[in-house]
Amino acid sequence: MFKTDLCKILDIEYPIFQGGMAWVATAELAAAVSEAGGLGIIGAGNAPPDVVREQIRKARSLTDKPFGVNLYYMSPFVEDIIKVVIEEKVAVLTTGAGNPGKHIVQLKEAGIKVFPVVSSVALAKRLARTGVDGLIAEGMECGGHVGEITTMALVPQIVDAVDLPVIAAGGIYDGRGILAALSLGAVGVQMGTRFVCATECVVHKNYKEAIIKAKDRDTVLTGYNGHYVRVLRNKLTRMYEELVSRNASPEEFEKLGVGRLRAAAIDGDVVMGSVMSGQVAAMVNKIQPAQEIINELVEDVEKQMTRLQNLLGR
Ligand code: TUI
Repeated sequence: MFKTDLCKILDIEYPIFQGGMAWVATAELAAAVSEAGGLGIIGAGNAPPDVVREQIRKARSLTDKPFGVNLYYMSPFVEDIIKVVIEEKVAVLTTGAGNPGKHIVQLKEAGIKVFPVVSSVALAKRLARTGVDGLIAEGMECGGHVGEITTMALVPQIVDAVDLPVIAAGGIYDGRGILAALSLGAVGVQMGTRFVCATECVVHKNYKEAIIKAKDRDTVLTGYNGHYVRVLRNKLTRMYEELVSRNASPEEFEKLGVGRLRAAAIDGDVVMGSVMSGQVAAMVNKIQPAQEIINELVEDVEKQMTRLQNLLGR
């Protein structure tokens, strides 16, 4: 049986988090992943607090198992969403795209387990002093907002820097990826891209098909000002590259970027939308229920573990 300390801490069967992707990770997906034994996470993104509350209640109606919410720190509703997750007694909060330090005491007092996403050792060390329950070390292979360090290099550095459970994210698709993460010292993994193609994920079918079609070199980094976003290459990214080549103003970048994730995820505009995806898109080749994804992952971990044990002649 595939278990780590993280399973005990969170009362989950398998140490597998589903990334809390804005516009993509709704109550339906989160509940399905939690039902399957992982930790489903609702992506709050830029959604207003009443929508997040509704999503939490919907997930609760679909599963009795623990699930989480991801708070996106560039949202205009950060303070209100903190209140909602406390009022609704959500089991786990993950955070992204910002430093949640000032909210940790309040969240811990409310009994919420907090797992911030970090992409650098410096922020990991700072947050370790605030009483967080663990850290999600996210490498630049992942989709969406990314840091600058790969999972392979980042995870062991964070494991060495803090005395906390570390969850690896970015570039993980199957049992091989999970075992690699555990080898680096992680006690769990977070996966986004593969769960986008779960049957229960409500994202537009064009989005799922774009991921399924993608090959190894089909994601690109876009962004400016040191903030990079990994997406599938399309007309939008070519227009973005044109802005870069003529040194366009921040306003022009802003204008090109606004509303693009919604366009891709909800309207299915995979030409001019921002189709955020990790580098593992090339390995995703079908739509399947979350339960089947988790079952395959667990079986593959066991199979790959046996292969590794055989290397030692056992
Ligand atoms: O959050 C992410 N990835 C995301 S969020 C997102 S949502 C969105 N994007 C565009 C339009 C509308 C919605 C898409 N992808 N990953 C977690 C993550 N957080 N990776 C790195 C960080 C991070 C970066 C800097 C965490 C903290 C941080 O702190 C800076 C500081 O304040 O020290």
